[in-house]
Amino acid sequence: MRIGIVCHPSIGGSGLVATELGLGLAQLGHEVHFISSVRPFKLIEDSNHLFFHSVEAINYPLFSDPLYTFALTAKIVEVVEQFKLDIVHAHYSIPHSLCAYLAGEITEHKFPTITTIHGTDVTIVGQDKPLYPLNRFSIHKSTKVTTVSNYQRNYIYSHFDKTKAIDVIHNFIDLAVFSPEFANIHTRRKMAFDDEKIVMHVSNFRPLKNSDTVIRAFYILRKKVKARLVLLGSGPDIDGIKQQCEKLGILKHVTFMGDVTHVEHYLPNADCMIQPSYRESFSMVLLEAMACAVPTVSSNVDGIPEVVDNAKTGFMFDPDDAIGMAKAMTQILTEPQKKTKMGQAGRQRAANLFNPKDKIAQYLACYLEAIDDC
Ligand code: GMT
Repeated sequence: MRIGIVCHPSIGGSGLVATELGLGLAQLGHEVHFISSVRPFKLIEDSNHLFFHSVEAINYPLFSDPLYTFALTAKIVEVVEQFKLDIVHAHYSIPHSLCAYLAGEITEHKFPTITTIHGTDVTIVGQDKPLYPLNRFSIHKSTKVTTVSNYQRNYIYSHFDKTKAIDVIHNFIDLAVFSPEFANIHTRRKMAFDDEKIVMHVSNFRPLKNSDTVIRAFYILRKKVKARLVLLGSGPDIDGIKQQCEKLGILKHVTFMGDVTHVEHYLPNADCMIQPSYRESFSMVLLEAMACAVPTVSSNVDGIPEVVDNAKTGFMFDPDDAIGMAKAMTQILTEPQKKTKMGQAGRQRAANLFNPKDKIAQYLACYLEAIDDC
């Protein structure tokens, strides 16, 4: 098949999933064309089956902005016609889904479109008044729609009228890349002292990631356990976190790593992962931790209970329950057998339920149905 994948290239779950899917499809011999503003951050491999088409901004003095959606639509038309694509798969509906639809209306070369909803594209950004009707329209016009969790599908069913049947295809993880085998003392020492336990939090540090609970839970934990909080990623809340840590007198126990391209180098060195998000359609970060055999302490919202098996692979709480989370982390960090057992159960669950082979096969089946429907 000749497949176009449209995604956001920046560090984040939707771009990551789109990239891993494209790489997997290319490995199976399909021709995969990524269309994005810059090369997606994980698209480092190259093969004869992989193509990257960058969307160039339209910079004409009359326009006050670079007209990205027009430029993207034009690029989809160009790539579809030049490479005779069989299908275009839009990851994250805004603005990709509408651009793919418009491209289909413009070109003579007919092709079906798939939209994968990742979360904030409908729950937060997509609830924005001016964007809502655009989202509703493009979801309705996609040949097929998929979501990354049952929660997300139900959300769309209850918040959007005129919705067609939606396929749920959970996200997936490569256990050969995310593995406890890659724990490494040198990487560990970049983050913590040898006698400290590592509590890790990976985030784009936006309000919905609830960093306040991360800090409060760590503050309580630190009274009992010699631990270090390692923060991976960057975002608007980072300065506020530094101030909060300073106020609580724990800044010296926190390591700020900033953005890292290879989370898989850092994660296996963690003793526990904390993710108290207010919203999370799936949470790739939790799945990545499970694959690395790291027990998780998280909120219990949205799609998270589809990823975490409570009390087996991790512990779930209401997002603001810092006391509960601190207690759970204390247990994980002070009972090595418990930590090992939970970690192993997490890796096993990742292997059973979220393996790339099955999920890529599900996407391929969805493409074939869309081609039939078109
Ligand atoms: O969580 C974010 O802010 C990033 C966002 C994205 O689009 O990259 O993540 C969403 O998609 C991921 C991949 O499917 C999911 O694992 C995340 O749970 C989802 N985020 C939210 O729903 C808040």
